[in-house]
Amino acid sequence: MEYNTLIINNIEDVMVVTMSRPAALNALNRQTMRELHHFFVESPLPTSMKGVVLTGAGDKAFVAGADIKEFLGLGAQESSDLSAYGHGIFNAIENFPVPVVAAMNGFALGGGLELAMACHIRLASEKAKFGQPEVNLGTIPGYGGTQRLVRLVGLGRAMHWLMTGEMIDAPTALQAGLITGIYPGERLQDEAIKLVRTIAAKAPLAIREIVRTTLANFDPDTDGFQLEIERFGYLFETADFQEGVQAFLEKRKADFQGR
Ligand code: CO8
Repeated sequence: MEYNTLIINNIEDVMVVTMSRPAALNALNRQTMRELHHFFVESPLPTSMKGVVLTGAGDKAFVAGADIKEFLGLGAQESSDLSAYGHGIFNAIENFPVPVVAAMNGFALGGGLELAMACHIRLASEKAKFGQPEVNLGTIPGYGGTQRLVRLVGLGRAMHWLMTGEMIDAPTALQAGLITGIYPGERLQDEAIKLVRTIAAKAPLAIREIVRTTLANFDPDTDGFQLEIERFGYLFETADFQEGVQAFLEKRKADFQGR
């Protein structure tokens, strides 16, 4: 697929995906959603790629939400279908087997914050602003925001920010646990890439199982404790676990192969 609204850059072993519609503050239009679907749902990640960084073009916005101009004329069924399509993509991001880090370089509003909340980890620039302003338009988040915001910051703060639609700044987001790091804008992307590489140096199968078992906490159909017991046992028979223990005993750095 030819990407028109995403820029994909392979920085050695890390894929940097940049939402790029700067004139609309990188708002997610249907084309961007199709391209995100292609990237995260339809295309297997090359094995040489250790993780993904998501960011926004320019220095003003990560993503300022879904494209409001495309809302005009939508009825209940069509808007629910678009919401469900987005849920599918964001679920795929959340379950991605390698780390996905959001580098939030400016406004992260509405669908933009929802996209970032589907990533495993969020870092932000000093001037980033976050919010779910859908209430100002007379609606609610439609890409998982009512669910993921509560998980990340708790019911009280989620209700407050969803009901007021207010924007919060980076220090507030850090304190609330919405993001885990703040960097000057010019360093943000490099820090996100560095974080992916730090994680990539760990055992890949353990990372995959961390994603799966941790998310089970939020799946009403899965007993997360039971899944942890099973996956813990499974990892004991992997070559990487043998290597990790051996390396510890021999006081050297482990060389994990993902086996
Ligand atoms: N959609 C479309 N265009 C946008 C969006 C957007 N979300 N945000 C900004 N733009 C455009 C503006 O219209 C403007 O375009 P133009 O120059 O052609 O008028 C350009 O980007 C620059 O924006 P501003 O001039 O407004 O820049 P400011 O610095 O004055 O303000 C703000 C920046 C505060 C970010 C402001 O642009 C704003 O409030 N944007 C809207 C934010 C918002 O409400 N986002 C939530 C949208 S709803 C949503 O995301 C729901 C997701 C679920 C969808 C489910 C299925 C469809």
